[in-house]
Amino acid sequence: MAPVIGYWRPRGLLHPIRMLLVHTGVDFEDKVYPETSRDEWLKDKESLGLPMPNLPYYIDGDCKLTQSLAIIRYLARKHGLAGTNEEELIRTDLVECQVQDLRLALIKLGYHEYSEEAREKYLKETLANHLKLLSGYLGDHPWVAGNKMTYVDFLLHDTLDWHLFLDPTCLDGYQNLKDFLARFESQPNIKAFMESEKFLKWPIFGPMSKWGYDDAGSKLRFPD
Ligand SMILES: N[C@@H](CCC(=O)N[C@@H](CS)C(=O)NCC(=O)O)C(=O)O
Repeated sequence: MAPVIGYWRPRGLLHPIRMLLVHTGVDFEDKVYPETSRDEWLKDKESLGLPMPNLPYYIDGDCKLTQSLAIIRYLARKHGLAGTNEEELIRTDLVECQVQDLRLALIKLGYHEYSEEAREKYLKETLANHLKLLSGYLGDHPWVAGNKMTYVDFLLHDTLDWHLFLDPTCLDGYQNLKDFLARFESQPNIKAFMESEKFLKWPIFGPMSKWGYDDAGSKLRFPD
């Protein structure tokens, strides 16, 4: 039986995991819980045999995982998308943590603080600082680890893509990050998936988010 990934409908924390599976060509099933009600998820929550029940989850026979980073690290080891030497491991660990800080910053802005003023401040201070660091560290390398694509590229891609919804011009001045996005999106399975009807561009966050559900902030990159 194909592995199952379970999550709410929005991209949220699941997206990099789904894209990694797509890239590897593994068959998988999406179990989508409607984000408008917790009932369906609560029915499954204690009955799936997850040691730490949460969303997203990944179930493949006896392998039952939650925690988005634990899932993607597991899949990276399984599919040859983890660092393989100390230099690659240091680079991927460092960027994974930096990207996680940036993801959490946008989650905080989106869910708790969103206003036009907060957005402006976030773009000028928080995001500008992170992009400078990430762009500088990536340098001329094609991938975060150096020459090898790893799971952290999926996290970085997703996080940069989130921010293009917040400000479609935010990567202007960071040509290596733009090239990185293009490189990632031109991987054959990823490209085909992104062009298919299965690919969900939006929404990124759930309906409790202030960003995306009540004003024009949601419509910056993909107006529909
Ligand atoms: N650190 C966890 C956070 C998981 C989390 O907060 N999941 C939210 C959606 S983003 C949820 O609705 N979980 C289901 C629940 O709490 O029952 C991860 O990275 O997977």
